[in-house]
Amino acid sequence: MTRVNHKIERPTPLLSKPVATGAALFLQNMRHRNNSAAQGALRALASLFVSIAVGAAAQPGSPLSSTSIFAPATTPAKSIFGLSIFVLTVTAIIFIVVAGLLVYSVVKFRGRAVDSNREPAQVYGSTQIELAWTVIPVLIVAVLVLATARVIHAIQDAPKPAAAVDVTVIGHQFWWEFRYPKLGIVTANELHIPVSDPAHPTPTFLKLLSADTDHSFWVPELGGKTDLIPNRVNEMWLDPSRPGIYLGQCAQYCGMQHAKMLLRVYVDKPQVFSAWVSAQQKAAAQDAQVRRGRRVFETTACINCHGVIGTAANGRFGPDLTHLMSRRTLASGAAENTPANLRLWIQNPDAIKPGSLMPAMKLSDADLDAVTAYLESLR
Ligand code: HEC
Ligand SMILES: [Cu+2]
Repeated sequence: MTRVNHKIERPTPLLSKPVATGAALFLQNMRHRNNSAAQGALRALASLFVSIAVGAAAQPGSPLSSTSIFAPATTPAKSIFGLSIFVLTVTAIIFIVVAGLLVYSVVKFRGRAVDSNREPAQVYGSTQIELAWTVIPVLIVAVLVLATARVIHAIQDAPKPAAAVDVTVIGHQFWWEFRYPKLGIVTANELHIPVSDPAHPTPTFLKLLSADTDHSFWVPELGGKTDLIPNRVNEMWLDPSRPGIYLGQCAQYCGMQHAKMLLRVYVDKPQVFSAWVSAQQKAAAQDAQVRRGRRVFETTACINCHGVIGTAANGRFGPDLTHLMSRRTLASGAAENTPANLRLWIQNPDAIKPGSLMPAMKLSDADLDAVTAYLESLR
């Protein structure tokens, strides 16, 4: 597909356009009093499903993925997708057969004016029919169970090649921490992983943990949801076959700013990924021009919550800031990482993300400018 392109960049849309349009249509129709409410709702629902279904083809030329579950891009996502189409087909056939028989009986045996008032003959017990409607459903359920078990086994027990990348994902209220233990990298909110060539697979294996409450890692094109649960380790793996930026979202209500806990996965070509890795492995930049801002940062509570490798800052409550400027968004996709947004964020996080767990530090304007300039030097 040609819509994957690294050069152009747009701010994060929460939903893909067609889904948003479907939802807008739904609301619009709900307000439309001329239609009967049921008619309007039905039409809106139909358009919502169509929008979601064609979501994959949306946004031509955009580097951002859709958030469609109908455009799987990894082996696990593809097998889950195949299974759901199979289950949907089987259940659709059952629906058509049952609804067809029902409609047929209702029409054929409806009350007629010529009918006598006597009750029709009552038939009890037919071993053949009862066997049929017990055995057939049992067989269907068995087939569905086996098909599901096969997919679960294929995904959960997949062998891990030596070239696999390991990432520990830690859910926080309301941001994502990404640690690469083998590579010595700590970053936040924007996950970088290599594209996986089926001939030489380089899948990424995620260990999912939580620092506080339940979260759920969900990037629809890369796979199903997996929860991040305190005191438990969950796992999933991704082997995306095409590069691009894949959008996702925390999918388990985790508190006030759950809706602004967005996810971005950059699937990089091998050279781009290794360049990113070596840039992230460097210690923080030391720029003499921003000495004042660095002093403000290091003498304020900032360092209790944030880490900057190579300085006194080693807090872990908030995102690591060593390479803050390598990220295109702030606060888990809540805003674009521009100088103005960064300054506003430090001045008053609530202006961007009300209820975020970073306090407004009440810095003077001069200190605010200095700290912003310092953070901007952290490339
Ligand atoms: C009490 C802990 C705490 C203190 C103190 C604190 N922060 Fe934060 N900070 C956080 C948390 C938590 C987040 C993540 C917020 C979110 O996304 O919901 C955050 C996010 C940020 C971000 C965005 C990072 C990213 O990658 O999106 C920046 C920049 C930042 N803080 C700078 C600062 C500066 C500068 C100071 C000092 C003036 C400071 N913080 C003080 C907890 C803190
Ligand atoms: Cu969450």
